[in-house]
Amino acid sequence: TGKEKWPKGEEEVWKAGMRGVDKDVSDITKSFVNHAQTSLARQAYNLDDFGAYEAAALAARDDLLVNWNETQLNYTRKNPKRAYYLSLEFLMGRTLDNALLNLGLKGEFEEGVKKLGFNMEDLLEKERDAALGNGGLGRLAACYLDSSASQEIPVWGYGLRYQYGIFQQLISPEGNQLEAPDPWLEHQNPWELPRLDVTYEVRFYGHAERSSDGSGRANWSGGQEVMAVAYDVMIPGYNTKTTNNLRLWQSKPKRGFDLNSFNAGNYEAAVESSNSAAAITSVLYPNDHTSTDLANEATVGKELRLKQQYFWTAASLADILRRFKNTGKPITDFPDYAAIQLNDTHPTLAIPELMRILIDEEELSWNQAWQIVTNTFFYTNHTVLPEALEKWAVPLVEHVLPRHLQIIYDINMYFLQAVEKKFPGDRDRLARMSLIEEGYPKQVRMAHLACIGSRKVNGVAELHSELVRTTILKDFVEFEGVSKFGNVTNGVTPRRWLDQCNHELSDLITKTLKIEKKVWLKDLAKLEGLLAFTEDKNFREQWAAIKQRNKERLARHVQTTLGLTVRTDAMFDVQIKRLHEYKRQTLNILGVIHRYLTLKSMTPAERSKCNRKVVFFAGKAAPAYYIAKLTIRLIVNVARVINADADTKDFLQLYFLPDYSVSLAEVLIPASDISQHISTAGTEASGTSNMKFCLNGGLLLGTVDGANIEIAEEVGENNVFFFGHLTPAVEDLRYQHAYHPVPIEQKCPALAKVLNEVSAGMFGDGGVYEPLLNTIRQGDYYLLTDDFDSYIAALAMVDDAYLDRDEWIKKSIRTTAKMGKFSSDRAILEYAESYWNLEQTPVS
Ligand code: CRA
Repeated sequence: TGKEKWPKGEEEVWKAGMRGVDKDVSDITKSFVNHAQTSLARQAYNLDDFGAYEAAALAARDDLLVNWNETQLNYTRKNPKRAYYLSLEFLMGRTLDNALLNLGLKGEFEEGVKKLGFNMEDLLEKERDAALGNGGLGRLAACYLDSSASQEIPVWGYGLRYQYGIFQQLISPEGNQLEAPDPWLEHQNPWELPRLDVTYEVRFYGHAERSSDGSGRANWSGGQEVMAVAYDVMIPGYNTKTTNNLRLWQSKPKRGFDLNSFNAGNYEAAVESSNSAAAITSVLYPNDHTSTDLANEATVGKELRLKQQYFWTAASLADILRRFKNTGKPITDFPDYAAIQLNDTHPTLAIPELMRILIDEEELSWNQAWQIVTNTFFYTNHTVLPEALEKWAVPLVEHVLPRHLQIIYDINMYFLQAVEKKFPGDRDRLARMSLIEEGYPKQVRMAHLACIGSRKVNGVAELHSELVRTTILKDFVEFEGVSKFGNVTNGVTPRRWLDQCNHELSDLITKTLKIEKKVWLKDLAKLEGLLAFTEDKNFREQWAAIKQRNKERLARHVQTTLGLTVRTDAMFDVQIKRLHEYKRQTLNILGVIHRYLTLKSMTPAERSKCNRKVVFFAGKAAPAYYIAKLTIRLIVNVARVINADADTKDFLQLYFLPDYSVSLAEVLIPASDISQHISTAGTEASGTSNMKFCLNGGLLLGTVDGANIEIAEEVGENNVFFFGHLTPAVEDLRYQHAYHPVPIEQKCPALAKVLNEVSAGMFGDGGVYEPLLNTIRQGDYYLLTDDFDSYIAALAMVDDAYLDRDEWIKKSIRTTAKMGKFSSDRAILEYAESYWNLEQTPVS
């Protein structure tokens, strides 16, 4: 507002010392050399590529900081409502290239490092992925941060600063997955700002004493106190000054060590509590969709995960409340200034934690507190798989968080009273809806708590949101009304997933659409303009040539990392995602074997008419997920056999690429002709790699599931390859399997033949695979026997379509052209408008 007084000292002196964002190449080279010299203590004589990456990163970081400072000041001045995205996972990948793209300094940096004797591509390769996530949920969070900043929306991320990210995957010669730690913080991390002054105390254990004054308050004391220390990660928007913040918490002991034990000479006991504090943020849990794995783990493992969740939510809430209190507004206004998004149920403890603060510390009444809570939180569900719905054993919660258990019981009591009032005498309903599941032990149902504590609930694709409404939260829809339960279809950021990973294609699009400064990257619907060029032969040739060069880039990558030679005159077929039975990598590998057997049975003349194909798999298996690991082993051994078969190897090659990561995806996705998204119908909530492949002109082979459905709606069913049973059939098919099983030989002879070859040892000791094969022979929960024939038929349709190369390219262009809907910009704007009620707040 008007002219503000300069806060300290002489304005001119301050301003003369301030740095702006680098503008030209000479600014950049100066900054680079400066950092090499002083931050890194290196010179031209001893600066290697890694050092040069670090110097470039530090120069870029300075630019980010200038914008970050301005953004934070802008928010403080305007005090808009903000949203807080609480996610236990942020799968960021590499940062440097993204930072330069968003700053608009890619060309300048490239030229600058070249003048200093380096090649930018080599430097980018030196950066280690920040892999603080398992898969889709964590990568979605990263895309949403990019979009929030790009769309100038005040969103902060809150997560944990794990010392070790997702494990590194090694594959033994026998094909076994081995896990190694991911010490990603081994070198200094230029992308974070340690905020050693921003700390909060978080309590565990102890006891909670309810006060006798009828106020409902309690006093929680004793136990262990741990410090949370903030590390800030700058999140630059594309082509804007807005640079938001991701705050990651690290745990540390409140006191260095216990002096009493130390003085008594008991040094181990003295450091024990400090070790247990540090352990909280030491490692990311590698289980995806398997809270049953957690349930089977030793109690200690589960306790650490519960402590992670509380540590993170407590520190984040304290920080959010402190920021709110600085504005001087009354606490009852809190929901007007803060929306808190719960990324799945992992941060649900924030609900009882906010109740605790409001009641025990702010001294509000229960009703006032509940009013604030239920206007503040929003809950996104990411899965309907029963085994992935979080539950915590009541005795464990009581031990670790005694006050929170009291509050959960109180919430439950008031809630069930209200249900009873609406549905009198319906005891089954009360049991189904209760926050507490009966059993030994009793368990807290976190999805129920997240649902009733939130203002709105959403799923991540149309079908999935409908399944949330009609299955896992059906009773809640009947009780609270359907308007609380919405859908926001996932999206992906076109900056990373098109411009960065497929620069040539992005340039061709810009040139073709004649759009200045690539503004289409922030308005993805503009891609539709490409439709007009499908009939342009010259454009099609350029399009196809880029796909070909991307295949060659992938082949070079496989050659340098694995020493294997991939042929590039073939169709590239890719399935990359977590290994999980519901995602059915097994269906894919059995399909590959079927293709191999078919090729083997042909004469050379027949074979020569076949489509050449290279199949790629990549993905990690949860360390304790035996069947998933066995699937990897089968893939690796099938690859060993068929890649060595002189009869067929010109027509079919197979690769399992180890240690799947964001960076590997960036090489694989642009090279794909066809990608597979073949989950049992109704099991994959959305999927997001499906969107990335299509954005890069790869076609989709999939089941009628998750976001595949909406992709087909956009691009047209004649541009995707669908197969398999639909969601409504699944329950009945499973019933048939359980009560009227039909032998595979009868039901699906083609599949039976494949299974028999595996059993008989075509790919090494068949006995090893029996447990995997038996999941299909017995029970077949994921319906492979039901979908195998239509899967093989769909693969044949893909082959036929690919033989008409020109038509294929047209399909490819049409697919990219219609992907506008799947930008995470669209998704984040939907959250901002329809959920959080936020406004765009550009830096002025
Ligand atoms: N595994 C779903 O399974 C979805 C992402 C992001 C998942 C995916 O289909 O695309 O979330 N679910 O919404 C999940 O993590 C806890 O549930 C996933 O990443």
